[in-house]
Amino acid sequence: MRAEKYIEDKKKLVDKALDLYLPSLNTKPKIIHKAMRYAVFSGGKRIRGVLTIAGFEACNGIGSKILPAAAAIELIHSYTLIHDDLPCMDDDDFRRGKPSCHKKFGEAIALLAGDALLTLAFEVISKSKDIDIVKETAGSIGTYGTIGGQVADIMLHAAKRPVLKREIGYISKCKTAMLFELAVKLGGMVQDVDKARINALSKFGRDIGMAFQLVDDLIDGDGYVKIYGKGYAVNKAISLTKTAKSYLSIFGGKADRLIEIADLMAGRRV
Ligand code: GRG
Repeated sequence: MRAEKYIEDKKKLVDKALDLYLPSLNTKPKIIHKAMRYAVFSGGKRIRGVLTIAGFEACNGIGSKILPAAAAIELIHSYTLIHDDLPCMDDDDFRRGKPSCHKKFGEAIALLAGDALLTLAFEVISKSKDIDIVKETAGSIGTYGTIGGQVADIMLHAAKRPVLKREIGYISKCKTAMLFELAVKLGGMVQDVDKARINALSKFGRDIGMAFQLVDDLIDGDGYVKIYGKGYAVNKAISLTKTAKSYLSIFGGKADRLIEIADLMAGRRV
C-alpha cells in the first residue's frame, strides 16, 4: 500500500472517531457544538492523528483501541488553531480556506469552542484508562509545551524586534514539534511498549515536527527562512528528517509507514 493511500485510509478512521466523540449538531446548546464541528471538519489533513496510528502499528498495535488517542490529538490541534486565529492572537480571518471559527460564530463562541475541544480531548484520552497517557498529554500541551511556545511567540511580537536564533528554536519546538512528538509517542504508550521504543518514537516525532515547521516557514518565507535563509532551512529539514528516521531502526520493517510519512512531510506532500 502506498503511503498516500495509507494516510487517506487512516484519516477516514480518525474522522469517523471524531464524528463519534463530538456532540451532535442537535445537542444543546447547539451553537457551541456547531462551532466545534465547524472547526474540526473544515478540511484538516489529520497528519498528527495518522501518525498516532502509524506509531501504534509500528509497535504491533492492531484494531481500534488507538482511535481515542488519535482523535484526541486532532481535537487538541483544532483547539490551538481556533485560539491562534482569534483577534487577540494571530487575528486570522481564514483557516483552511474558510472563515475562521470566530469570523463564523463570533469571538466568545469561538473561544469557548476551543476550550470545549480541549476539554473533550481529555475526556476522550481518558478512555485509555492510563493516567500516564493523560499526564503526558497535559505536559506536552501546557506551559512547558504548546502554550509556552505560543506565549514566547506573542511576547516576541509585542517586543517588535527581530527573533533571535535561540528563540526560534524554542518557539518551534514548543508550538509545533511537541504535539507531533506527543502524537507519535501515544501510539507506543497505548501499546504499552518498553522505554527504548517510547524514546525512539518521541525523538522521531520531535524531529519530524521541527522539519514540519521548517517546511512551513519555507512555504511562508517566515521564521527560520527569515533568520537563516532558504538554503539553511531546506538542508535542516532534510537532515532532521534523516535523523528522525534513524531512530526507528529499533522497529525494523514495522516502522516503514512512519518513515514514508516523514518523507512525504519533508516534501509537504501530505
Ligand atoms: C495554545 C492557542 C495556542 C496555540 C498554540 C499550534 C499553535 C500554537 C498555533 C497554531 C498556528 C501555527 C502557525 C502552528 C504551527 C504549526 C502549523 C503549521 C499548523 C498547521 O498544521 P497543519 O498544516 O493543519 O497540519 P491542518 O489544517 O492540515 O490540520
